[in-house]
Amino acid sequence: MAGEYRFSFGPWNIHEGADPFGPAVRDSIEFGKKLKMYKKLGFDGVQFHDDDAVPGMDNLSSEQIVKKAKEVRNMLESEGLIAEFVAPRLWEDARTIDGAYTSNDPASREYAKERSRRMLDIANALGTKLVVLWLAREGTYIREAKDSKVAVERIVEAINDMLSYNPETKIAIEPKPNEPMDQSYIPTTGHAVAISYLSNEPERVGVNIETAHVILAGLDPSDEMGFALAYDKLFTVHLNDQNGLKFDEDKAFGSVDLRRAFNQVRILDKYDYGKGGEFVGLDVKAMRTQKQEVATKHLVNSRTIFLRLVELVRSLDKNKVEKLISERDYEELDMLIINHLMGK
Ligand code: XUL
Ligand code: MN
Repeated sequence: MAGEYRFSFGPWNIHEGADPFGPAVRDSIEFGKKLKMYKKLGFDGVQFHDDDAVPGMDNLSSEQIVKKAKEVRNMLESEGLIAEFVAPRLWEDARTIDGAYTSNDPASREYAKERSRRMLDIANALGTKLVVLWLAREGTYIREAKDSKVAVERIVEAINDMLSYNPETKIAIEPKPNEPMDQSYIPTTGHAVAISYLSNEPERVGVNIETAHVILAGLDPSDEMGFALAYDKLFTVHLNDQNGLKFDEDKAFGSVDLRRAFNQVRILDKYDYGKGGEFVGLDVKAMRTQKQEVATKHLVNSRTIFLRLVELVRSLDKNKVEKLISERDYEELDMLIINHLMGK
């Protein structure tokens, strides 16, 4: 039945609208107030960066960090919410200018590992085993700046460090081919899956597939999901949309290409995504033009589009699809899908 899915988003998805060319256009909403919005918008899960939960964590002791994270857990519980995952924000500190785990500077790499351990403490205090690794600056602006073989080994070393620090942690790598870097070391699902097999415990390392990132890599999101599912590694998703090869847009799910969104929902629904407790995670941004009081529509709309597509996936005439596949009449299959999406 449509409606069985649980949805999540991160507090950064309700934002002030600043972009690289202009300042904030909306007021900041305090974290506690954002939490109160989740249920009303139809969401049960909260995605966190470590410092979304514990701002200024680099200046706090590990005891202070855990204490603060436990307070956030109480806030979640009083709103009936669950922490879906925690991701280390390894791209803002001056020490991570040249990368975190792959920095050429050993002191920076040590900072990144130490910060990751504190992030695991936060995840533990928030009650989630899932960690997302978006490897923002693990790449290069020019190829000569780093050794790509060593970079992969350093990423694996950092992953192993996290796996041994908390034996219950599961890591979902979120591949992205570029931005902020010219080239990233883990650009696609295949790279993330391959990295998992270099780690000490491959079954604890999987992927978070983000629609926009896959499109930036010139690939199809539903096929990437299928690849991850074949390896039992689709730990979570970041659904959104992207209008071609440009900056990472994080548009509302399905808002650019409804058929591409339909196919993502189709593969997720076909293979019972969510049966292991996985959330339908969104990573969507409101347009900068949106006024304060209507700056959460991108979240509600993405969820609504997902659920309508679940209905369309389930009402598709599977016998007709099978028949057309067996006849190899893909032109007719094409029209069947288009008609279905147009409500015919
Ligand atoms: C960046 C991105 C991040 C990750 C979490 O493009 O998608 O928000 O999802 O660190
Ligand atoms: Mn994301």
